[in-house]
Amino acid sequence: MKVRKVIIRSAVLAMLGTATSLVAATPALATSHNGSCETGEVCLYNNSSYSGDHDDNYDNDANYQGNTYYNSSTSLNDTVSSAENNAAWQDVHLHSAANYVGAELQIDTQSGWSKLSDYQFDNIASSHDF
Ligand SMILES: [Ca+2]
Ligand SMILES: [Ca+2]
Ligand SMILES: [Ca+2]
Repeated sequence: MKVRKVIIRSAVLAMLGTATSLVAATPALATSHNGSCETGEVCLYNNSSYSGDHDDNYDNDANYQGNTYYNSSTSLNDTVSSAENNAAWQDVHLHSAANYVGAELQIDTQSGWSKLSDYQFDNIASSHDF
């Protein structure tokens, strides 16, 4: 499970009487399922070599069933053929069955497998966790 720490600074604005100084304090966070493989996300592709339909996810996903690739009607379940882990601090594990069980394939931080068929994992993944 990925642990996110969000530091909420108390705004000491009582004496300022304005909130304009808060604008620059918001950190940029990755957005899941927006078609862009951002920092902290695992990115899944329907074809090898990180091509074809793709999906990006910042969180764990216990069950691909019912999920589709970004801007596509193709199901994510049992179709992933390449995957990359764009998280700088945690490995991600693909699992052949839902709820993080079955066969498992690790993807190291900031690494990827361009051809899951090389690891008997083509069109098999049904869940992943960091
Ligand atoms: Ca994204
Ligand atoms: Ca595929
Ligand atoms: Ca499966």
